[in-house]
Amino acid sequence: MKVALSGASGNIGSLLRRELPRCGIELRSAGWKPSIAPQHESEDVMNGDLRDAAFVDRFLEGVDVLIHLAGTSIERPLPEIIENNLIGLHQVYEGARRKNVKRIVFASSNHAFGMHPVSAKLSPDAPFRPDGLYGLSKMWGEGLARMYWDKHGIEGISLRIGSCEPRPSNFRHLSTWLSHHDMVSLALSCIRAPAVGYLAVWGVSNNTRSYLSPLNCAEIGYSPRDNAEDFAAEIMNQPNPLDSIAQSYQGGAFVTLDFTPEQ
Ligand code: 15L
Repeated sequence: MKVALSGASGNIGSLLRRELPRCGIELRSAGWKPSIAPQHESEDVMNGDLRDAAFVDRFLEGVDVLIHLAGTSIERPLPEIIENNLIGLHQVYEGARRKNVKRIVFASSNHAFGMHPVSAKLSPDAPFRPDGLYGLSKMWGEGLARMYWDKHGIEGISLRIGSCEPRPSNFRHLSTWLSHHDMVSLALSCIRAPAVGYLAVWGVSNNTRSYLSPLNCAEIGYSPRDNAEDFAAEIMNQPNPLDSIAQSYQGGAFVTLDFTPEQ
């Protein structure tokens, strides 16, 4: 099985391109700025712009599963978000259609739900409540993933990733952490699961203070190992850097950007 990985030079991309080949995955990684070079004998690397259909066709040739991480991953001005996360993403899905890719694992985000209060426990069918333009673009991505399964038979998994960090480092991470171990295990589950159709799953570790339940991941065989609570004593001794608005909503600091306080 051939797996393509876009956004391979980013934080999660760098982790997956290091670990997936060690688990026997034959990987084709795409980078752009910065460009990347192969790290393993079994890794085949391409550098280019995913908004270019010819590049997308070369990248997806012979690919069974695409893990799509590329795009803008923080809050940015609308033209950049539209260019990368709407138009660019559409280009990739069209390429997947031309090249008969069987499954796309789409990196969605907790920020599509960031305006839910921290007191809420969200099931996978909770309503979207984006905390900004970036979160809004992830709604578009999940919509595309759903539509390409319904209309074109390309299987889709929307991974609503929390905070993928080597270790939790602040109070919010006690609820949102996704450990590196669990991220790799989640990616492997998404690659190896038999027929999934379309599925949205929460990409977090087994955190005691999770905002999310159930994770919807048993269906793909993912069972998170790590729990941010193991770091709670240390974190609770530190000041919480978030202001009161950011502490009230699941999206944390993203919420305070361009926020209109109650009049
Ligand atoms: C995300 O979606 C971002 O890409 C990442 O930079 C973090 O902010 C993460 O969410 C998070 O919420 O911690």
